[in-house]
Amino acid sequence: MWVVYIFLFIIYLGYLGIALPAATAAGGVVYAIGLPIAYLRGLGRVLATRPRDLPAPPRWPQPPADGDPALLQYFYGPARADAEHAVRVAYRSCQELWEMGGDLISDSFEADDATWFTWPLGVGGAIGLAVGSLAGGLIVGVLAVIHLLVVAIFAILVRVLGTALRVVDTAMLRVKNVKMVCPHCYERVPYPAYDCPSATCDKRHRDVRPGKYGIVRRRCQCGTPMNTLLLLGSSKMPAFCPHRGCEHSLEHRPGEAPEIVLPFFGATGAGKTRLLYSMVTQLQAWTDKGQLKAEFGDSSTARELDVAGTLMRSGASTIGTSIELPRASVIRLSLKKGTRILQLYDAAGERFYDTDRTEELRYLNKARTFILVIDPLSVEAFWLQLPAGIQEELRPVRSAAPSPDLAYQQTHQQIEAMGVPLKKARLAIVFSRSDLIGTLDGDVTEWARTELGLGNLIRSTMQNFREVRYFRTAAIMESDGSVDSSIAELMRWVMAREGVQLPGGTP
Ligand SMILES: Nc1nc2c(ncn2[C@@H]2O[C@H](COP(=O)(O)OP(=O)(O)OP(=O)(O)O)[C@@H](O)[C@H]2O)c(=O)[nH]1
Ligand SMILES: [Mg+2]
Ligand SMILES: [Zn+2]
Ligand SMILES: [Zn+2]
Repeated sequence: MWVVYIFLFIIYLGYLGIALPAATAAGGVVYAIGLPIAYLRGLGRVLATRPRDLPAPPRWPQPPADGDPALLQYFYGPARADAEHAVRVAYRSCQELWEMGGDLISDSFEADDATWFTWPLGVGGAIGLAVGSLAGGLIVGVLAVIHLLVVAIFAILVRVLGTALRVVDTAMLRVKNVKMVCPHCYERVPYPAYDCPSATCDKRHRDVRPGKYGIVRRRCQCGTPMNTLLLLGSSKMPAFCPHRGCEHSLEHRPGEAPEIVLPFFGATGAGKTRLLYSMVTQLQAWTDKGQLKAEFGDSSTARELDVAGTLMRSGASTIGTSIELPRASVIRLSLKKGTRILQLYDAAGERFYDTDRTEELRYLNKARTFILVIDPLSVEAFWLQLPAGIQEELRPVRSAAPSPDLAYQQTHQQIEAMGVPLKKARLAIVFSRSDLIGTLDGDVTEWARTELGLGNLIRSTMQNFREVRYFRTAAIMESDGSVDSSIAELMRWVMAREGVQLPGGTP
């Protein structure tokens, strides 16, 4: 009988010899492979499939409260949150795997009659679970490090790319000489703000440049994608002034073309507005002839200047400009050699009599060319030497302004106080009403010095500005419907330094 027991015992030992290592191996393989698979599945569920039963992420990065209404770029927070989420989801799956193993192991000791048969499987399985978990955990660790490394590398690359794009965009603006100015608040616009292009969303994005909300594109909170850079076509979206308190619409689509800020100054009734109107009419005449294309840059300019041509044609008088702070008239000038955005600032003459009012004209320090308008009839010395009959005739059109020196000195000081390097600035001094005072053969400067007695003013302008040129203009329409040629001459000089060659004149 004992032979049978010995035989059975040997068989049992044999069974143990096979079952224990086999169960260990099986457990080891299951856990060594199962844990990484659980991790990869977790990653896949979080990053790709996102099934409905996926638990919510433990935390999700919130964009700053004072930031733009856009979603965070993936590598500016969400990627890290996703990695953490994937680890948690994977850990849950691993726990399930362990619980399953644990159940099997404990069952193997509670199999009633069969325990003698199942316990080696349990013990082997437990050893396998331990060893396999160690190996699987190691593999998971390596995978997680690789994942985090990839996330980190992308996060760095994305930041580098964003910075590079910003630099290129800024460089492009500089090369194209694009410096933007708000025609409403006169502030420099480092970059326009943009409204979400979706028709149903009114969210405004203050700074769309590459950064935490996106590199090449960003997504508005409403889901609509937007371009991040002028370089990439953001100028097609409705633009706004980014300065708080202004935020006016910048209808002229800033950012594509250089802007030319052109302030007119001079005493009340000197002829600033009429000069502006005649310049606009001249631009329209060139447009009609197909020599260039001038269009109003925004609706308020169109509203204000639509009358210019009609008024010039009718010969009617312009009316005095209101004392309110002026808004620039914006004209988009397209020429063969590129486009320019003209910002013409026509303030009322009273603005140039005292510091407080001139100070408010903060556009003055954005300009490099200035136009001073003087009514020669307002100069007492000139007026007095006119024959009585002519005085009688011209009295109604003579402006009752103080001497031209006042507006000049006042504005000159203000421009200087605003930090404009006058040695880089140009000044056009325009004597209006040349149609009323007869033609002049000689030099305008000489005439201003001798006949108008403006020697001091001339000396001061020559000393202070890099370039000064004197003009006599007749802001009127000839009988053939063309604007007096003096206007085009002035415009050619003003625009030449801005790299714009206007039609006519000597090339
Ligand atoms: N004939 C003629 N009239 C001119 C000329 N320039 C201006 N005027 C007239 O002079 C008057 C004053 O001209 P404005 O252009 O309105 O003067 P302003 O400098 O804008 O004056 P404020 O807006 O009050 O500062 C108007 O009646 C104009 O029609 C010109 O070259 N020839
Ligand atoms: Mg005016
Ligand atoms: Zn503004
Ligand atoms: Zn939106």
